[in-house]
Amino acid sequence: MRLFRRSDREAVGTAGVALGLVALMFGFLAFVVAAHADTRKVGAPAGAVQVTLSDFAIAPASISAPLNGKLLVTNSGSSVHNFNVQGTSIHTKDLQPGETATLDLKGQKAGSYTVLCAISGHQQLGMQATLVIGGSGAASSAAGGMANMDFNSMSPQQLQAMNDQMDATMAKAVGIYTAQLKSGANTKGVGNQPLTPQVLASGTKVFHLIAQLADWEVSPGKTVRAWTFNGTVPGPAIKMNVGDHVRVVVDNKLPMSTGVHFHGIEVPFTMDGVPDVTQTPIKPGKSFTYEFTVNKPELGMYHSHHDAQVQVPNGMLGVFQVGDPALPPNTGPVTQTVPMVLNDAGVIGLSINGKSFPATAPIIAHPGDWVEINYFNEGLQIHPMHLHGLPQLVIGEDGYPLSAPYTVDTLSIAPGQRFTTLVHVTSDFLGPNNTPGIWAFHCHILTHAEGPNGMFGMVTTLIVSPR
Ligand SMILES: [Cu+2]
Repeated sequence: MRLFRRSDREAVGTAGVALGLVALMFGFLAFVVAAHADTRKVGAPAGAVQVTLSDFAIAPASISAPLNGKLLVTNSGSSVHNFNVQGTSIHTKDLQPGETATLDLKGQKAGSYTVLCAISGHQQLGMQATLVIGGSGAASSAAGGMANMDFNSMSPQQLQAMNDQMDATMAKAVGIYTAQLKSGANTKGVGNQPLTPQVLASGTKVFHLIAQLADWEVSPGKTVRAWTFNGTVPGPAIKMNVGDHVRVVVDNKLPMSTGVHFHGIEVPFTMDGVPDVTQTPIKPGKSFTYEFTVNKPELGMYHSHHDAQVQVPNGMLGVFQVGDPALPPNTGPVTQTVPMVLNDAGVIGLSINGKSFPATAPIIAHPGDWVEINYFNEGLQIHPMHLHGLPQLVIGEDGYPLSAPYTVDTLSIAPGQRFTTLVHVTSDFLGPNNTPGIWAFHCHILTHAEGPNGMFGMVTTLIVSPR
């Protein structure tokens, strides 16, 4: 049952954490510089506040702009979006992917406004944010990022105070994350928990899934109304052995029809879970039983295939595995298997296993360990996942073993793809003087990982802890 071995949160010495954090900060220094350089390249007019539209979010979630300021709105998503300040006539035209527009806030009263994308359904998918015009000076400006400031208008003292404030804000998020090593998870709810089947006399394994709305804490204090299987995001992990005959009973307690597709798993046509193609939709209050035999090792996912752009990113996704991937010679045995279910949209947003940094779980391993990482991209975008320090040996793609495994430090995972990698943990990756080495592990699309308020979204760490 390697899939379900979760990284136990072990006590890591305080000194070790402090040293590791220094390493963590340095590791990210290049990252910060790159992000700021990129901002300049865009050529923001001095003082303009940058706003990014994506599929489906507006960033930052809280936009701070000075009185009579300007907004520079860029669509970095893959579909058309627009930007509207509710209750005013301020809006952009429909922006194509990559297109940028400048909005003038001249004459607009100080206050808090709701901003949104007015394209049908996009606001509900998460494209809503707050715009504060003429907030409390330096504080709100720092929250919006120093890159947006007009440096020439500020004294060296003002600049230093603002920079110190930004540094403190960034350190806070890391502190909340590392506190988990001592006090456990900082949010309620854990996804990917093993689902125990009912085993019939015939040997058939029956798994029960309930499609239901549930509150889900994505990051500390941020609870959303998620669309779930059995109340968690990701849903429970379903694991079978090769040769099992299985039934998956789906009860729909949602206000909307649904259907469950077993992505990457060989099933008979009528069990493929595509409403109106292979079955009628499962109406609210109704149930459907999927039944098939699994004949070979497979690494798949189960997810909704009905209004999937809403139901899946909002949480209707999970891991579905048959057997274990074959290991190449001279590797293993695997000491820990880590699922990394990637998501980037809907109410859950940028996340790993249904959690956003600082709520993501640290992965803890020891010298000599072989850690198996299984990526599952359930989002709408590609995520280049970068593990600092330790090389990843790619051994499987979409559950198929690779005849020639290869080594990477950054692995791009497209929507729908799964990859299996092995990380060989050795004492080379400890911190100085046998202290734990804390290695950042994050999506390298920087807008998915770090902003003016520090790290967020698709960030976690692999901690190499001495035995
Ligand atoms: Cu990403």
